Amino acid sequence: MLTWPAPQIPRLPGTGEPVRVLDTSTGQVVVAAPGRDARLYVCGITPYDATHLGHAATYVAFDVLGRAWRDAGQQVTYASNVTDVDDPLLERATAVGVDWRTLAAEQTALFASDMAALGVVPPDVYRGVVESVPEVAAAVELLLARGAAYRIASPDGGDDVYADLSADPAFGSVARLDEAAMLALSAERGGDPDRPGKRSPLDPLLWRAERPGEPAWDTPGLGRGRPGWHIECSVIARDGLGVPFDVQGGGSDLAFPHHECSTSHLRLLDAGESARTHVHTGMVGYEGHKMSKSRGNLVLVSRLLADGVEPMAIRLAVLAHRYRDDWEWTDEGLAAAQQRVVTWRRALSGNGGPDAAPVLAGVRAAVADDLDTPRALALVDAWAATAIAGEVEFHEGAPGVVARTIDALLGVRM
Ligand code: 5CA
Ligand code: ZN
Repeated sequence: MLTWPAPQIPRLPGTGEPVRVLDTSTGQVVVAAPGRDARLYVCGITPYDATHLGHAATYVAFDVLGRAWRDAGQQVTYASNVTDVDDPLLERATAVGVDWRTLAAEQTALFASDMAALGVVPPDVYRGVVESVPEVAAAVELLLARGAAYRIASPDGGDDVYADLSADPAFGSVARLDEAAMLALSAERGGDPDRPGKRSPLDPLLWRAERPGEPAWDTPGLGRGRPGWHIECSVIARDGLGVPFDVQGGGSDLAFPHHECSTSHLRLLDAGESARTHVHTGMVGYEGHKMSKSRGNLVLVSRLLADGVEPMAIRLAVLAHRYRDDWEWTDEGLAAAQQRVVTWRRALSGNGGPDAAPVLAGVRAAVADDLDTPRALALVDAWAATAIAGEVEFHEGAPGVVARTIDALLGVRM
């Protein structure tokens, strides 16, 4: 898959501290990547109705994580996928009477231009499901060979394949939910707990045999069909990063069943843990509900941009919230971010200003502290207010240092 142009990241004097994040699987704040290399997998979009503010907030959050790692002197490898064939995409394509490939291509391109506008560093490894079918099929065959998967005859011929979760005693370690919660979420989020013939209601689909009118690919061992959802991310993460990698990321709606299952698949494929740390962003709401394609209460980045909203105002509106909290997108939040752009620009336009060193140190410490971007913004606000008041010792070049700080660490380019 083609990505988008990478933004330049200015170099800052000195080095950031080790980056800590909240790990879903332990509930602890831990150092995200203890070594020199930092390897991150973030689940990509299902390309229809992209890019809403919930998507944008999630990708901006992990972008800040990557920036914090780079500032700490780490070598970052970022992998992501595009779910360019899956039930919801096919349903939408049918509903609007467009070929699913056309819909996916259009929305993937729109996502790329939105990410570029928001200053998100592109993935180093970016793979669609369609281009990963042979690798996914091979993984499913391996799970079958290891006795960790089984077949159920499809009503239209061929076999669907399911993972046998009883083969994985560690299943449940990511989201740490009880059985009832897992069953409810599985039904809500793409699972099929009531499918007859399954050994256990939670067993997830690995491979779907061809159905009339649905896309399918030939495979040597599984016949014609297409990949299930979770195994796609297992395989793309494994092949793109190697296992174990450092952080598996996405919105909190992916913790169960998606990350639970993709982690379980990798455990059974490679007999070890896949991601050392699982990080989840809170859900962005709008008009009282989680912003979601299925509900349709969307604020699209492309719509705001078309209305003349500056991309950096959108980015600042997102950064004003802690990534792990649920929050609500509002017009007032956007207006406050637009005001912030005006104020910061004014403060940054001078030749000098208050000492920038404490801003650099403070923003650095805030992002390393579980991506505390609201605290980082407050520090810059305070500096800008003092700069505009003009009643302090004048430090030549301070605005340049602050501009490079917010650019490198927060991705905010004025
Ligand atoms: N393609 C799959 C992942 S493999 C998928 O979930 N795609 S998505 O387009 O539905 O979502 C893309 C990313 O945006 C996911 O990480 C998801 O958790 C996140 N996301 C979706 N809605 C919201 C929301 N309202 N707030 C925050 N993040 C969201
Ligand atoms: Zn995924």
